[in-house]
Amino acid sequence: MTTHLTHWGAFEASSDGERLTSVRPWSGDPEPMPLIENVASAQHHVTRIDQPHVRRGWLENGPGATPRGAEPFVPVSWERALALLSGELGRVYQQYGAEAVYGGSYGWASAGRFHHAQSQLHRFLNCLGGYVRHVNSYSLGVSAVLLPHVIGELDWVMRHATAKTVLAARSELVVAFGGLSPKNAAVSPGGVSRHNARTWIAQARARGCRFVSISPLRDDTPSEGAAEWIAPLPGSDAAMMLALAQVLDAEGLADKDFLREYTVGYDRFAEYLRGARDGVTKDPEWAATITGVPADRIRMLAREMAAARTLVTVSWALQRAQYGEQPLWLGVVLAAMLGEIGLPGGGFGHGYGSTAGLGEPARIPVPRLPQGGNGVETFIPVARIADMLLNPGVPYRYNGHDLVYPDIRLVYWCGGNPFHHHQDLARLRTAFACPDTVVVHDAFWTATARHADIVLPSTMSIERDDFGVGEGDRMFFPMPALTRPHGAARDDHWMFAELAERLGVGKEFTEGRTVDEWLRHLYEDWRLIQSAAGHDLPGFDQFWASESIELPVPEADQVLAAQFRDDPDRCPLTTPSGKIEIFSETIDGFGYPDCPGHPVWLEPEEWLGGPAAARFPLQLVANQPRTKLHSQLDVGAHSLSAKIGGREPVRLHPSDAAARGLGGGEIVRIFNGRGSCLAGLIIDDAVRVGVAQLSTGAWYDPDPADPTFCRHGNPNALTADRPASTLSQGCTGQLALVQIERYSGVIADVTVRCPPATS
Ligand code: PGD
Repeated sequence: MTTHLTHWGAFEASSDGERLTSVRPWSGDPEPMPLIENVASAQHHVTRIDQPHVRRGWLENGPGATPRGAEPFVPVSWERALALLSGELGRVYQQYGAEAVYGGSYGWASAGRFHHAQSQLHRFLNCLGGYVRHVNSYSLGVSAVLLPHVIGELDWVMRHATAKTVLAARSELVVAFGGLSPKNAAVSPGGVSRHNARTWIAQARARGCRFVSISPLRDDTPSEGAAEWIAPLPGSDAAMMLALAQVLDAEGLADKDFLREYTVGYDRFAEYLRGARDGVTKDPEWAATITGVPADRIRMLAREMAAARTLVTVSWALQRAQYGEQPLWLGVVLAAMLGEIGLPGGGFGHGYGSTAGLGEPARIPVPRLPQGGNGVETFIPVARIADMLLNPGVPYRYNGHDLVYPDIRLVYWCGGNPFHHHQDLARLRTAFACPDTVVVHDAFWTATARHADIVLPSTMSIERDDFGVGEGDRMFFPMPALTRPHGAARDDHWMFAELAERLGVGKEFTEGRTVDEWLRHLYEDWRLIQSAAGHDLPGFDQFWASESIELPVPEADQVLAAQFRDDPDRCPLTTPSGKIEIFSETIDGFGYPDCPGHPVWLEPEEWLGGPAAARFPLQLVANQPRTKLHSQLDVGAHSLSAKIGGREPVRLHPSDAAARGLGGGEIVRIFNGRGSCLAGLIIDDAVRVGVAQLSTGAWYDPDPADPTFCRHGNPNALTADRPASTLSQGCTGQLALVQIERYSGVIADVTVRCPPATS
């Protein structure tokens, strides 16, 4: 058995050289994930891309703006594909320059650090002069922009989050806005070795810690926490948080010493709580009318929070919504008012239920493929991809910058699936018709591959030699290939090396090394640096022969901002004032009405308390899936086993199903003014009344006659391509208003589980 790493866990497998014959979770994992089942069953699925393909129209007519996503593909040899693509790259770089190439290529790709798809693409494009890049992520588009103004860089907040072991030992009350979802806390970019999402919660609970889960879904917190479930209207958490703050302020429960010494701007915020300017006191009675949560419960909760060592944690999902800055900022403000930031078990957290890596004490850094320098300065906030393609030359604002969308001629995607991850997919399809050429590398015929002109088949991680370690994880695994590649699939690195050779930058790209030589070189270089820092690590051969090695962790009991608390003058925060900013002069100075200088309640355009709910009276919660990671391996056995009639499941509360005369197991149509999709109905009282929960990840399967209609159940057929705010321009895919009805049309097959037409 050989060990291998995925974003959702490590496993041990044997193989006959072509396929995995036996797979079991890594023996060191106390909470292994069933998602592992998807790997072997997907490897040789009919949707694997087995050789290079070119869209027929592109082959016949050459590059140019044109509708994409419907035409057949022509299988071509590697030689022909590489000649066509290098010719096209040469043309675009020569005629329009690097500013015309979008290489942002957002996506999670695979575990394995050398073959990390985006790193390979970026290194390659940098050899050609650079590319227009993206900043931030779909996961944390708001957090990456807001937190540096308020408490510190996102990376610092993540890497130095209070350790879960500390929470297990010291927290008395955990108030989790967005819950502590065990399915999300089971994955981490690059991999997870020892899952512990349930363990720390069970340990804290056994010691008497109480959990309050504030979420539209009861199962957003594991049963081990025996959490009290409070379900405000989705999108209204900021109002509940303001009311908690108002009680702390009005009842003298806010820690004035902490606020004076470690924060700026409390007075301006307190004026807002007290209604000094608008005449509205943000008290629990006010919040009850917005959130639906009884005023007494909000008031009591504020008192309970003030009386216990309390962690206020905000899930990533809360900021993936319109005005997502507000609940996140308020999480920091509430923790500051409680005065426990920097104390073990108290303070602020961001995403204990969003990724496995959060709360794992920072380990030493790991090797990475150098990407070289990008000759292009132009960037977009990642979720503005469709706006960019549709609006070249149009100005827009972002985080204090006045920017202009570039004119993109060539889009290069490697390791991501925008036709899974972006909002309003029909609009994205229109946007993808704009460039001259779209290139996609993927192992599978995802919807993104089907919207490309040149499609190159990548290996899966089990088909190549690599090494891997997850963000925040301390186990570093050799990952020798378990099987040979499927069909004529090749490593992304091989493709870029071949293209680089044809474009005259072969030496710059490969530096004359084979893959084996790269792995050894990156490892030994890293080992030297670590050894100078006092960390003794085995040589490459010993590492490669091992099952895994454990990386040193300098401080196991880390507490977020402990040094700042101990000595704020010598260890200031990286915010402009060096303190926690409850009022931000910088943000205020931008003058954006959708994100003022301190957190406020702003009514979203799509929520159950607003006028739009009259037409579309259900709040779609498009969260992360349980049976796969994002859209990865949606054709795998575990993912397929959860489908209903071949469609993605949607959950509704029994009363909402009854009001529509719907029964469990039926195929329903979910729709709004932007689009519609089919889904299989599950009736479940773990879902709040008024909420429809449809996870992301079903491969987009547009009706050929109507691309706004997805026959499979991708919620991004319904979500709005609307930024969280001018400040962050972040993704808002989490929430949208919809209606649901029984589907009365002919239930067509899901065609995205078959290969596309070829000619
Ligand atoms: P994945 O399905 O992980 O989704 O979006 P992302 O694009 O990351 O896509 C990765 C792709 O890379 C897959 O198609 C996989 O086959 C391919 N791949 C894997 N390994 C390799 C490789 O080695 N080489 C190549 N060339 N390809 C490879 C995820 C994104 O979705 C994220 S992170 C979030 S948090 C967002 N969440 C939401 C949400 O909550 N709600 C909505 N509505 N929408 C969202 N979209 C976002």
